[in-house]
Amino acid sequence: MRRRNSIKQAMAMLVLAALAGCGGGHDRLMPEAPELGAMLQEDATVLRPLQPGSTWTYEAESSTSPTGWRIDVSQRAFEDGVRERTSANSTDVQLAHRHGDVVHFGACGLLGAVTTCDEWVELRSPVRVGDQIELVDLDDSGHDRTGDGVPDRFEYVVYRRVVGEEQLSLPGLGSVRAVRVDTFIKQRTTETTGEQRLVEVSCATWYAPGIGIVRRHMDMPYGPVGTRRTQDERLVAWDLESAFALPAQALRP
Ligand SMILES: [Ca+2]
Repeated sequence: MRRRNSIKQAMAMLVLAALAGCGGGHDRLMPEAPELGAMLQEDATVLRPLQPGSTWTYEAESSTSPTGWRIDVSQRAFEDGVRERTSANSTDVQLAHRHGDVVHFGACGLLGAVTTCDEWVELRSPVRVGDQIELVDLDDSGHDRTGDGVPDRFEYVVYRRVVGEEQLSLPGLGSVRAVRVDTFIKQRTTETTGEQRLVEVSCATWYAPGIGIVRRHMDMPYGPVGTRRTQDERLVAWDLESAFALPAQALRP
């Protein structure tokens, strides 16, 4: 029995070594950034106004809820940026414009996934098709995360990618041209046996110049393995305070 265990351990070490050897290239969970394409906005901050006193109202619906609901978002002044409150989760996030970037401060609780980053970029200037912002890229081997007594490989990535410009039709607002940015959260566990478990969450966000977020569409695991839940949020009204409520920030040279 002991001999069998040591063989099992040796095999485990071998597989781990092989996995570690695959570090660079195709095996990474974080995809290679695509070629940069057309510039959609020189200044990303116009896509995400931060103006104390402003409010946005969204109509939300999900594949698992028989009725829709309303989400209210409001901003108030905080330091040199804003604190933004969303009625759906009633937690505040701190945001600021920094040299043309839209930056979040505080632990990034992206779609409920808690990660180690405490400052992250939502949008950066210039906004170009294919621009990939990598927020978390964790690759950890040697810990047993699945509780079977054998170390496994655990990868966790969060990244955002500028998709392009799309024409949206929104309730009460008519047709609006918006920049789409997709966020991906992926978690992959690879056992020494080669068995893998992948959990993926994605969120498409559309930003309209001078308005902010006009639509979000999320896709995430739900309940039994293999079941998904989608949620869609569309802007129905907004009230922007003066465009000069915050000091203008220079773009990065
Ligand atoms: Ca394990």
